[in-house]
Amino acid sequence: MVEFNQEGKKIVIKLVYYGPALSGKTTNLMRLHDFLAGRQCGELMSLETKGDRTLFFDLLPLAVRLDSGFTLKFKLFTVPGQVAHDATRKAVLSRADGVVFVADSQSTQAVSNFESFDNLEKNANRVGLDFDHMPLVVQFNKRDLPDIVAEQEILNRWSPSGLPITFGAALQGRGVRETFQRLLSETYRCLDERHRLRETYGLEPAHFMQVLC
Ligand SMILES: Nc1nc2c(ncn2[C@@H]2O[C@H](COP(=O)(O)OP(=O)(O)OP(=O)(O)O)[C@@H](O)[C@H]2O)c(=O)[nH]1
Ligand SMILES: [Mg+2]
Repeated sequence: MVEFNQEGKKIVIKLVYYGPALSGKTTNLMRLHDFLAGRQCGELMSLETKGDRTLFFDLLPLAVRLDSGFTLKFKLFTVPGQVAHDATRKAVLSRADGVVFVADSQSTQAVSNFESFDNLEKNANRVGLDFDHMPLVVQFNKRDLPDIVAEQEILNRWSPSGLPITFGAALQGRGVRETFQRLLSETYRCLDERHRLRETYGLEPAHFMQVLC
């Protein structure tokens, strides 16, 4: 849940990377950290990992100080994708302002993508998020691998959802910024509707994008 601190002129926004095990959530944050290192980006904290597997969560803090003196803070989390860690996934998802669902493009992963998306919907409802209206971007990752579902097929399958779809190969850094940018714009739109960011705080979409400059 977005936190406003009028006195300190600060807003804190929580964004969560969700998806099945090994789809590339942690890799997305690692590449964002590489792109933004030394600027508005803090250290990437990984809490409890075993090999490639996240057991608790990763956290990447980003912040940008605007000319107006306002500070925008973004806390980017990943959930552990392994089925067994559902309680942790629920806890990490709680109070999220926006979500990237990282799907694995490999044909063999269609069922686990579906199950994880279903799990996202259930957990969102459990923690009181409005699943149908929350900012949500779906990234199909691992486009560099053979035996992946064709882009057009993915677009056809997902078009009824109306959700923004992006394609990436996070390991090579492809699509990582684009996905995050899309999430920022969806999140701005939603928070502006609910909290009148423009009128009350003078915040424009371009201010959110400054975190990527
Ligand atoms: N070929 C390829 N491999 C990728 C890509 N993205 C991630 N990987 C690899 O997939 C494995 C899992 O990536 P992670 O980022 O750790 O996956 P995760 O979604 O955080 O997994 P959990 O923490 O278990 O939920 C690692 O070996 C990554 O290097 C990609 O775009 N292409
Ligand atoms: Mg991980």
